[in-house]
Amino acid sequence: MTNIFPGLPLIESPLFPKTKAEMGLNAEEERIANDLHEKGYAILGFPDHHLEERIERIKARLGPHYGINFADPASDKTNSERRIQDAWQFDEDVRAIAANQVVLDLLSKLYGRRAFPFQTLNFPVGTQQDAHTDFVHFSSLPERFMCGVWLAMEDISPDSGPLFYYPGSHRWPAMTNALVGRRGSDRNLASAQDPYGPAWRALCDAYGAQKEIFLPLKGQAVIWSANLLHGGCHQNNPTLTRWSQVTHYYFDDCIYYTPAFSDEAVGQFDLRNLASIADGARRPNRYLGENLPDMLPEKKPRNPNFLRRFGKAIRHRF
Ligand SMILES: O=C(O)CCC(=O)C(=O)O
Ligand SMILES: [Fe+2]
Repeated sequence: MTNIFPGLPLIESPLFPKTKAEMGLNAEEERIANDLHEKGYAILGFPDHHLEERIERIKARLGPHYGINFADPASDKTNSERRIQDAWQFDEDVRAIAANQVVLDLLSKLYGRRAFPFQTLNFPVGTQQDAHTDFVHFSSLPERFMCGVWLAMEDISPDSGPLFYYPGSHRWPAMTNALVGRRGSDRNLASAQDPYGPAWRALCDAYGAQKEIFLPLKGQAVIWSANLLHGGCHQNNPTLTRWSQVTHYYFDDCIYYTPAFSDEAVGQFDLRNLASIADGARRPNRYLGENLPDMLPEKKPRNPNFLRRFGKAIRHRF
């Protein structure tokens, strides 16, 4: 298949309606591809025959780390740690969910580049996070080669602070510092997404956006696009849990960076130094098939032009 726009994920391309016939999709994959193209998210049953056992083992192993009294149905589940980042490093089931081969193959087909998981988050309760896009944390060059997969590890109650999203918002302008008139060097933030809140609210107003709430059953998952506006609802009932795992994916042969701490126009890129959760191997920042020089200070860049253009590598943790 000749791809006129290799710099766009296949499902985000304006040519998708024409090219999808050549993507080799079965009926279920085509439904997912259409949903991602139209709405910026797609819901699916998580493809893992051992999911039930994995979920129970994850709850048993991670549970004690949160400092929550899960045994008492009346206890407040919200007044302690809400998430564990990168539990895949010590939990084989978290890693297996993140590196699920069917999901990796599906994402690779939908985007037109090989997907790799680079971060996991495990939540026992809702995040109650304001609406945001993952784009401001995890962007790529070319843009949009990033997505999230959110897996329900129990049936999700409307009072547990469920996930929400704005269908179609993946097509709205992507937030950059240039767009909102701030400097990426301003790192004095409680959250990297805070500076864009007013702009997202203004876009919701302008587009008359309608929030959708995700109330999945255990084992259902949603894939969201890098620029889909999403967040966590207020948790009405603090005694409830909302067990979930989010895995964030990037795609091969891109530059990976954090727009919130970058000023692209003046060559300041807050680059990420990533490895794949699936094979443990580094995924160097690459542009058009060429590695960017290794940015570790003791190593000399191979091509000084790249360093000038792409600035210094500072690892930022989400
Ligand atoms: O689970 C949630 O409430 C939101 C998680 C989220 O936004 C993310 O992991 O990117
Ligand atoms: Fe997010």
